[in-house]
Amino acid sequence: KSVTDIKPILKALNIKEVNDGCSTGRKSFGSGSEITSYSPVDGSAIAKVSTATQDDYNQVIKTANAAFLEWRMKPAPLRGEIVRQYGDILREKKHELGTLVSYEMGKSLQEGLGEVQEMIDICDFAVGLSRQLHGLTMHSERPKHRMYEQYHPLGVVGIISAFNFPVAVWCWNTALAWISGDVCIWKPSEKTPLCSIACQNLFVEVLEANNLPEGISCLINGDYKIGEYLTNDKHVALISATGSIRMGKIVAQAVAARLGKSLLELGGNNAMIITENADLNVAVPGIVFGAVGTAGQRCTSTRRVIIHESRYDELKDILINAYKQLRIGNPLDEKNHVGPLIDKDAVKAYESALKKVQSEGGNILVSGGVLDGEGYESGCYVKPAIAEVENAYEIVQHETFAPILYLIKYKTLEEAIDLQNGVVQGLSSAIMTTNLREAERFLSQQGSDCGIANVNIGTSGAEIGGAFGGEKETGGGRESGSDAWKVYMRRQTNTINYSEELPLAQGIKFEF
Ligand code: UN1
Repeated sequence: KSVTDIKPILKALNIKEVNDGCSTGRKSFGSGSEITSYSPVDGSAIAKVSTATQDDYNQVIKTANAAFLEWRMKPAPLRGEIVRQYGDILREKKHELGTLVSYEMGKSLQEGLGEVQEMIDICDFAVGLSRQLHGLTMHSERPKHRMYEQYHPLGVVGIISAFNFPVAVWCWNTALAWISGDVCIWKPSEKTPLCSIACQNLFVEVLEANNLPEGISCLINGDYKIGEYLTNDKHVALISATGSIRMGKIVAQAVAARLGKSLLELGGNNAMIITENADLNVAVPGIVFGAVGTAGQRCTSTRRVIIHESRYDELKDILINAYKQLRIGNPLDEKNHVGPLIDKDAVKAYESALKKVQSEGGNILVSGGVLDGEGYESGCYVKPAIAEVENAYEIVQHETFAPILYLIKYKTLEEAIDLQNGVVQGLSSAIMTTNLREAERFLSQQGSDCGIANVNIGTSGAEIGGAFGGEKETGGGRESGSDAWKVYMRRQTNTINYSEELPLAQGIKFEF
C-alpha cells in the first residue's frame, strides 16, 4: 500500500495512462514501442510512454533547427524571462513533481523535493546570468583598433540524462542552454520517462503563455538507439551526457568523430578522508548520508572512507551502530532513510558486488541483503552494507550504484591522498579535519585530483552555484554554476579598425 496516492499527482502533472514520448513542445507524438514505467517503491506500473523512431527524431531535429533561428534572435534577458516563468511554475508544482520523482525513481520525498529545488535554483541563477553573458575586451597592438570577444548562441543542444537525477540534471543544462539562445533535445533515461513527460508538460504552459515556437524544448524517449541518432547528428552542436563511464566513452567517440562538442558528467568513486583531527560529529552524518542517501545512487555518493589508523576502530564502531538505526522502506514515508534501488538489475549488480568484495578478500562489517515481505514487494529494497577492503580490489575501483561503503585504513596524509586519487574516476572528494595544514594540503595541487573537493562536508549534495563535474574518467565536463554557461555558447573574437589605414598585426609590411 502506498503512503501517497499517486493518481492526483499524475493528474496535476498532466500525465496520462499512455503518453507520447516524443515532443517538440505543444505537439507530441512517438510512433515507436511503449515503455512501461514501474515504480521501484511498490512495483506497480505507473503509466506508459511511447518511444521515438528515426522518423520522429527527424521531425524533432527539423523543428529544433527552425526554432533556433527564432530563439537566438530574442535578447538574452528576454530568454531569461522565459526561464524565470518556468522557475515559477516549478515553485507552484514543487510538491507534485518532487513526489513523482520520489515515486518513479525511488529517492526519499525530501530528496525528490530537493531535486526540484535544484531546478528552481538553477532557473534563478540562469535568469541573473542572462544579463551577464560577458566577454572580455582587449587592447589591440594596432592604432585605432578595438578588440573584444562576444558569446553567441551555439545551436541545438542534446541532453542525455540518467535515472538518478531524472529532472535536476536536465534543468541544469536546459536553463543555461536556453538563456544562451540554444534549443534543447532531451533524451531521458528509459527508467524515468514520466519525469521527463512532467517537465515537458510544465514547459508547455510557458510556451503557450508566451506564444513561443515549437522546438525550443524537445523530448525523445527511448533506448540507446535514439541517443545515437542524437550523438551522430551533425546538427546537434553540443551533447551533454550524464551517466556511466561506458556510455560516456561511446558518446565521446561518436561526437568527436564529427568534431562536435561534448560535456561529459560520468561516474564517480568518491572518497572521504577522516584524519586524526576529524570532528566525528560532523563526519559521521556526512558519511552516512553520502553512502545511503538516494540508496547510494548519486554520482557523488560516498563509496570509500579512508580513515587514519588512530581513529579507525572508533569510527568503525560508530558506523556499525549508525547503520543499525537506518530505516529502509517506502521513500515517500518520511520516517524512512533508505528507499529502493531503481530496479532488479540494480539489485543484481549490488549482490554481485558484495560477492566480489568477499571473493577479493574484503571483510563485511555490516552485511547486505535483499529485503522481502511486507512493504518490500517490488524486490528493489536492499540493506546498506559496509566492508573493510583494500583500495586496489577491482570491485573497489569500480563504481557500484548501490549503498555499499568501503573502509580503508591509512597512516600518513600523503598515503591517504594517494588512495583517494588512486581510482580512474575524479568527481567528488572530501576531507574531515579541524587542522588547517591538512585541509589546505588536501585542496592544493598535491591534494585531491577531483572536480569537487570539500572540507568538513560530505561528497554528495553540491550546491548549484559551483561548477559541477569531475576529472579523469568522470569526463572533464562542468555543468550548473560558475562559468559553466560558456560551453553552451560559441566565442567570437572581433577586431575593428576605425583608422584610415590597414596596419597588419605582428608589424608585417606588405606593400605593392
Ligand atoms: C548526480 O548524481 O548525477 O551533488 C548529480 C549532488 C547533487 C547532484 C548529483 N546536487 O549530489
